[in-house]
Amino acid sequence: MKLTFRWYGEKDSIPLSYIRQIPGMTGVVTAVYDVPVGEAWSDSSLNKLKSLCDEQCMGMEVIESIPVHEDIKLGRGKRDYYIENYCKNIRAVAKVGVKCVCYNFMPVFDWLRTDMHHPNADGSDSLSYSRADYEKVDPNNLHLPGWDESYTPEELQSLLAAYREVSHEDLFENLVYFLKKVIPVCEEVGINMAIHADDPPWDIFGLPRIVSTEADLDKMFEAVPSVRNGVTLCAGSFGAGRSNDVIKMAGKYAKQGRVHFVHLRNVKYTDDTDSFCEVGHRSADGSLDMAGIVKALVDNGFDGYVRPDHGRNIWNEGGKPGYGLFDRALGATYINGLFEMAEKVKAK
Ligand SMILES: [Mn+2]
Repeated sequence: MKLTFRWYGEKDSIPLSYIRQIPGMTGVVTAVYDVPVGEAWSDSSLNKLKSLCDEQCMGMEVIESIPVHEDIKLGRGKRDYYIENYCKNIRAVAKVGVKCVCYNFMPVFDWLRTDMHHPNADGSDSLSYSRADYEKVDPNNLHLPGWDESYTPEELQSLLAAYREVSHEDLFENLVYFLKKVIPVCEEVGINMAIHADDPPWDIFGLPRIVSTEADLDKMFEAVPSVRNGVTLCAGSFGAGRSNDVIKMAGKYAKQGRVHFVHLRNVKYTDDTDSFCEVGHRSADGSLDMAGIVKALVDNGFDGYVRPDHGRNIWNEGGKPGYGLFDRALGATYINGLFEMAEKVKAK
């Protein structure tokens, strides 16, 4: 297991010099943030990131993410242009030593919560999703926590309208079209593509989602069988779907060599619909068996990248919700413990 930590580049309030002091930390998961989605990343931006990481002896082997332009997901006329840029980016990141690219194929919103500061009993706060609050959102006048700066209301309405014509099958075909062009480049330059689970794993606001279940992954891997075509096993995202057996999925896809990246976080189911709250990483704090997930990965030969996913906001840290230093560092030490135990038990 190679332990990593998400880092938003120089604008991140958490310095690399702090990240490197977390026990077992091998590197960061980052991206180029200075160009619009769909455009080519410059070698100079990548080289800058790489040299900052080098200075702190931190690896930079995972990119999260190279975002996929909506025209690719919609199958619009300009998709070939954007796919060509995507392939250029794959080649560019490979040149600076990147081994794994996390991406997602969710239309418009690549995550959804209804509260960014859900108060917890211990005085911390965390991200949460409530079905009752979701149902109160007016799809014709969408304002979602954490999203108001990403789209103008007009852009949003025109995107939502465009997706009304796109079925699950259309979206899947557009994913396969994309992968059939990108995966051969990955094979050539030694990059693993790791699609992130839908977050949460069901359709929202009528937008189709196609990476929500084991059946979805099977279908995707069958269509593009190369093992370069893999998954970011996000425990909290798949795990928010109560019919997903995350332990089974972890073991099955690790065995296939398709788990290229793992996000570990726990969620707690908070009512009998599909509401959930993000909690500390420990199994006892939420609804997922984190030790079971790690054991399934290790027992099936997983040796890829792992990062603690969202943490709670604790010790008055503030900052980007889910991406503070403190609770993710606590999560990292817990993850170290789970892997140490699973690997020692396996070696016996
Ligand atoms: Mn995740």
